[in-house]
Amino acid sequence: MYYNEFYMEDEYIYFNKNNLVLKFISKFYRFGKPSDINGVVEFDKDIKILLSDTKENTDFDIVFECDRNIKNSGFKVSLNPKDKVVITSSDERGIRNGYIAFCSQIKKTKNGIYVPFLDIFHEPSLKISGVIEGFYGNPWSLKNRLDCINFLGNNFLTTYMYAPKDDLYHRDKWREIYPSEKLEEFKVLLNECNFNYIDFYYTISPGNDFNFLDENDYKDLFKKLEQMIDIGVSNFGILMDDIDYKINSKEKIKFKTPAFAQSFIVNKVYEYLKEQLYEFNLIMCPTEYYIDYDTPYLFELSKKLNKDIKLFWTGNETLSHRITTESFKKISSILKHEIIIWDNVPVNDYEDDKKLIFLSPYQNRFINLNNYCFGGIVLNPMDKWELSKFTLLSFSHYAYNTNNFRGKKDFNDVIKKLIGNELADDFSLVCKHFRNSRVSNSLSFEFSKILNELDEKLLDFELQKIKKAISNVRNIKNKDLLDEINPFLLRLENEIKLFNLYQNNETNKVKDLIKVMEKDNHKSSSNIVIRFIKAKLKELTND
Ligand code: LTM
Repeated sequence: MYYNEFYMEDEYIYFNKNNLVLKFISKFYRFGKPSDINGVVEFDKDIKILLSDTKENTDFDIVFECDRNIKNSGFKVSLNPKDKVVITSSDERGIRNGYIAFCSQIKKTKNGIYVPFLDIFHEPSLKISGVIEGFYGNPWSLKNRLDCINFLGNNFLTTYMYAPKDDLYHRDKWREIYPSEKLEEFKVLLNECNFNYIDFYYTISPGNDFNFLDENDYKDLFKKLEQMIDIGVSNFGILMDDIDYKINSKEKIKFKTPAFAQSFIVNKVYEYLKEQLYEFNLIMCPTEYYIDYDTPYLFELSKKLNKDIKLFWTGNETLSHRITTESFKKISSILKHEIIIWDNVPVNDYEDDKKLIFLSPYQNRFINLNNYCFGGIVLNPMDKWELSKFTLLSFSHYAYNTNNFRGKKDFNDVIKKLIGNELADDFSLVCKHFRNSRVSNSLSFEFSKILNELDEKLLDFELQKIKKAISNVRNIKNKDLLDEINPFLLRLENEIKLFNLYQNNETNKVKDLIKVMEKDNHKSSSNIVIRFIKAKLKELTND
């Protein structure tokens, strides 16, 4: 992670022992304890923090203090190991972030601990950053969600939004309240969010059959929200994406336009939440969420929707190839509400993307966000949680420090962090075959070169490397990740087999196997062997 300000690198005091004992001084809460801030006590087992009245010898003091001017759960850490470390923030999440920053500067060796002198000041670039579980297909399991929330917390992200299209209670059966066992799961999720300082959003998508003129539909919607309020949810979303927004002739008499009808529900939800909660957030996903030009719908929505309600936008496409500052400026002037970007990466639920996985860095998103009505970014992941971590971790670097973000260049560090140093190079070879073809070219420069120049020798060389890499990758210890990636490793192995047949001039077998492989449910986005062979065969027939 890169900090905005970081002074005094490489100046340390050496403690000839294996743990530190610190004395706690709270200027954050009166009668405060280290355990007031979640995750601090358990973060590093080699650091013990005692209360200020301790009689034990301590190495130096640790002070938590407040500065209301620090934004986005940022922090200051000022560390003088002869005296004290002071961690300052405006909220608990910031103190926790500062504590993690402090711990991560300490170096441990076999014989002792090196504690640096330093001053850090850092404010993350994004106010809201995280995940919207908003894809079509099998929703994540509770285990996945808990792991995701933990992951978000550990990587300085802020938000988890619940919006799985195929949770029946979220969309098709939106009128029905959750049965008790489902509600229990939400309680568990909320607990995990609270512990990790992750803001939980419950979203609902009633638009498909909502009757704008029926009071009972409003009551049913409020009842559903009440169920969530009762367990402690205070952030909500009303999603109108992917619905037909036409209104019938009776509705037209009252509302005239779909945008007015939709604003009417969402404003009503806003009023309802205001009666129930002193503090809450409400976001709406409009039906036209994927453009950056004006329309009658967006014009009307921007006028009628309460100004405190935020709006989702996916960029100038549903699966945006790039999201630019210019495009954001345009939509900002059209919507006139705070915008949260619902970024459809690395999701793979669209058409043939279902047969792919996307293992790419966060890429092609604009950098300069200041001075616009910009709330933050949430990523829509794949149904495969373990494999979604790669883009998400890369995104966490963007959210933490946009100015220093180097997505592609730092992707190897992302891989190292997720699967360890030893297998990182092999894994990154595998990733080359699963680039996000929605966001970037599905071929790396080397692969493009192979295809343009029909360089068989180079392809052979690449395939030898990948063959070895696949067998190494199978040693990854994370079994869930292996289960998710294995069908795609098998696919790559099949591609290698196909290439061998081609090299042995077994043309008929090659043609048959290509037919079978084209029907496969697991594919690589490079698809380099089939592309190569087809080009070669074409070249031969042309001759
Ligand atoms: O993107 C939005 C706002 N809605 C849906 C998502 O639920 C879906 O996952 C993505 C990708 O296919 N496309 C959508 O339109």
